[in-house]
Amino acid sequence: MFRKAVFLKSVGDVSQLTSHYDKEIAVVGKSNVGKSSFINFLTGNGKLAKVGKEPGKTRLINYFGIDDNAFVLVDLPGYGFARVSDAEKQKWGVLIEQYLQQSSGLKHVFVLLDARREPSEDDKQMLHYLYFYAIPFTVIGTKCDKLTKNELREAKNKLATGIGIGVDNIYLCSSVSKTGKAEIVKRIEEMI
Ligand SMILES: Nc1nc2c(ncn2[C@@H]2O[C@H](COP(=O)(O)OP(=O)(O)O)[C@@H](O)[C@H]2O)c(=O)[nH]1
Ligand SMILES: [Mg+2]
Repeated sequence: MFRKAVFLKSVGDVSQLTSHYDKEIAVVGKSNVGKSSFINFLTGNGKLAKVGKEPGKTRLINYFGIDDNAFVLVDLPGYGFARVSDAEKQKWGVLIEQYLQQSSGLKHVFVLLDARREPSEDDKQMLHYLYFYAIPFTVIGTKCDKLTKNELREAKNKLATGIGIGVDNIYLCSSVSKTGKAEIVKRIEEMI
């Protein structure tokens, strides 16, 4: 488990993507999937990342240092939020893409998908992008507290088929019922 988590910085524009940390793990997913909650859940700090009352309003890349920067968790802006202008969507898209391309210390990406829903076109595009650039990633199904055990098994299979990866490469978690943390922590420890 991690002992300490601190906010490091926010970046809102590609021109600010100049300095990088040695070991970054990015968290991506559509708006409201639970990225900020996931970071708080993992670090055991409920106030670290702002949980969205206004979905789609996280326009920034937020960096959080874990255990004196043993690694850095990076909360990326959510994609696929309908209620923002096309210009804004484009700006976030560029920011996310530039982050993924320029971050020399990027070790891994957690792609968060809502366990209850079919992966969206944006989700598929993100996964395709990660494949294409050979960026290692793990898929995490969120909000598992909303499903029964049987539904979860079904959801996992559906996600796996929907995105074309094995069920064993999908982790499930809930930041509400606090489940799935140990496996994800273990996965992080393996990669850093
Ligand atoms: N039931 C449930 N709700 C969650 C979970 N994780 C996040 N949420 C809720 O989903 C909404 C969006 O969460 P947030 O972390 O801000 O998502 P983000 O936009 O991806 O950063 C908030 O209302 C959270 O309380 C979860 O595991 N279970
Ligand atoms: Mg957020």
